Amino acid sequence: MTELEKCMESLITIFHRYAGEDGDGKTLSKKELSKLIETELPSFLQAQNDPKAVEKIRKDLDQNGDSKVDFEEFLSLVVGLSLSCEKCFVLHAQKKCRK
Ligand SMILES: [Ca+2]
Ligand SMILES: [Ca+2]
Repeated sequence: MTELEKCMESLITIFHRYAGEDGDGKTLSKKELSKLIETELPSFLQAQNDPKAVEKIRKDLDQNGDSKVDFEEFLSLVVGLSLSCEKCFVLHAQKKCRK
């Protein structure tokens, strides 16, 4: 597999690893989303510096308002984070990356 194919497979695997815990493998409940973010994105969570960060993220992600995060909604988190990482990466390359 190529690197990009592995990335896509990882995203799918990680989503389903957490989504399946309550028996409904199609969506992440509040608890499952918190666990996913705490386990898989610890430095992102620390950078937020906000105890309600996960709750805010969940509300932002939940576009159809069912209080759960499906794979499509999860992808928008990944896309959003990747966009800010890429920006930082470009800035860093110009030695201007500041927090
Ligand atoms: Ca679930
Ligand atoms: Ca939803």
